[in-house]
Amino acid sequence: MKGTFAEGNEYTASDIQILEGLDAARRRPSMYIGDTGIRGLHHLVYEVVDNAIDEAMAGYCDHVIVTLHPDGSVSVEDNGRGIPVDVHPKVNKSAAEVVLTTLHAGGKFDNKAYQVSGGLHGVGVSVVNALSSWLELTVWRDGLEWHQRYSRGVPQCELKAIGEANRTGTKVHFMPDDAIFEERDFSFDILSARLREIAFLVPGLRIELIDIKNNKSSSFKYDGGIVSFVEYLNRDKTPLFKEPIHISGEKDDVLVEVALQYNDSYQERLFAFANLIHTIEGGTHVIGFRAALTRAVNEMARRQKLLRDKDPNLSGDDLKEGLTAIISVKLKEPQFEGQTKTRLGNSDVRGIVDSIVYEGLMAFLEEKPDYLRPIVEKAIKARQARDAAKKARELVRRKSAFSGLDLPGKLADCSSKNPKESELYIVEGDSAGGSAKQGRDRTFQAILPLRGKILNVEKARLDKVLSNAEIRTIIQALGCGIGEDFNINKLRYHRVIIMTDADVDGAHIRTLLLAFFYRFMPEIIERGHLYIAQPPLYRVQAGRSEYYCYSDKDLRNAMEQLSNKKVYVQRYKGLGEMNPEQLWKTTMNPEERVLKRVDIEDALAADEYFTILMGDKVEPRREFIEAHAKEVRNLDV
Ligand code: 0RA
Repeated sequence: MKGTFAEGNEYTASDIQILEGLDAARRRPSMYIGDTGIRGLHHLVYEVVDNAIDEAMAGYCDHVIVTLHPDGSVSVEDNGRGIPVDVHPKVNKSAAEVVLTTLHAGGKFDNKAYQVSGGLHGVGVSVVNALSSWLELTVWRDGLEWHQRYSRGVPQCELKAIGEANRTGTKVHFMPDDAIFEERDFSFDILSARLREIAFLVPGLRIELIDIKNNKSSSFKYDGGIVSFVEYLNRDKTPLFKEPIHISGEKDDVLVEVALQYNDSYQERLFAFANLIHTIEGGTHVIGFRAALTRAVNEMARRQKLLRDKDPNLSGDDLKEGLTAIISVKLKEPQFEGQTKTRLGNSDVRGIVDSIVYEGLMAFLEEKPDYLRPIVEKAIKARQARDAAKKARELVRRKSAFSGLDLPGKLADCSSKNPKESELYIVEGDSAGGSAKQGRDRTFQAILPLRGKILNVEKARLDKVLSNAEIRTIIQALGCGIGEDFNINKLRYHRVIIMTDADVDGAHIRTLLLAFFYRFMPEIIERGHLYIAQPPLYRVQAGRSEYYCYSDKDLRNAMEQLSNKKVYVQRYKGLGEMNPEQLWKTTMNPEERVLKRVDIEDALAADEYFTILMGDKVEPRREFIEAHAKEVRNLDV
């Protein structure tokens, strides 16, 4: 019999090492999965899915099924080769058990060609195992069906063959541990967005997402790959030419694939991937792409006389407007850098992408010259619009230059003029704004109530954004200008705090504000000045004592502690349900409140999900906003 923990055998040195490893993951989960909120929860699924994608990219798997079960567990099933089941004589346990219990043991013994797992997430299925109250592994391999069950990472039995099988593959079914995760509701939309993205990047792979409880499912399979991705992103836009331009090539073991198409909007939507990992901070592949695009368009424009000799070259910025592009590179040893490890650092990739894209574009435009004119005309208009925006910006700047004299009327400023200690609460709605004004400490807390609609920045150019009254009010209150004139040293408050209702509208406004800051004042986020207030979700009253709960986990804990008392639970839907005193106590008092700092990754995610899911749709998708609101609520400081 093999040495397993459950059967009372002696612990070997390697068993103890494994327990210590998994224990480390349980003690400091954020080190491994980023946080224990919604984001970390979804990370668990991606970790398992990444392994299945590796099988797909190696050519062994063409079907993945992700199932959300009614009890809150998730399973990820693939038809790959199956995790190896043979017993490793040295440690006397199956290879599968080693993979599921050893930290960082990706367990891939084969050539590490273009691997996804071990990339960004890279912590391995063992971390999923460690952070699950139970996990059930099924492997179909060698004509048999194998099973093993774990509890918090510890095997409850050895890997056993329980029947015959005429297929191969792996199923990992797990229950996220409620002792670890604050919330355990998987979001169909968040999973959908990432799984769809993967399906675009691995053409031919079918990925299904099934939500049993809500009787919903999606199935993604795109034989057109990233060309389909571009068409999808432009689905409710008006493209400037019929088909996306598609370029691919390989050099020095680096695979490069690019698809692009212009539309008549004003935003750029460029998504770049390295080994399927979304490099949201960009990197050498993006730099190479932009350089090649700019050079090729200018050169062809001059040859075709679309630019006159005396016209200056179109700049990289001119060519951004209305561009939808996907860049996908695959390489052997990707280096991920940057704050969130999502910037590709390999320096040789820049030149490789540049030359492949430049040559590809030149050849394409040579053959289809009529693709060029709309691109050039659009870029020239973009240049003119940027000049106009500059004037509009100057107007706002001039108005706000005399801060104090020309502050917006709605602003209830604080008495301190020291930005370091000053806070600005941007509050949704007049009634909540009123409570905040009464409840605040006016020496250092300023209140700016927002009422009107905030413009969807996705749809507008900077000059249009600047004509939106609410946005102008915010810019004036902050005092630091915008766009090219932005000056962080003039920021009047070092804490800018978004405070919105815990409902769909509040989430929508929060998402819009995040997208606005991300696009037009990213430095405020990068320097850690932007926060989201965390009003309590529940008030629990038991006799004379009251408790405020800020998450479902808080509520569960409170209910457990008060299990034999009579309790009254109030669920807060909006800030308006609290009086000024309660608002101060729960949400604004620095001694008590919970503030979540927004990092650039969160802002990027808000912006991206916004783009991928909503595009031009007028009505935001209720459910997505709700799910995403939770994600944003749970940013880890
Ligand atoms: C180790 C080695 C091999 C495959 C896998 C692990 C593997 C892991 C997971 C996790 C989910 N699905 C998976 N599928 C495969 C290579 C197998 C071989 O060489 O036959």
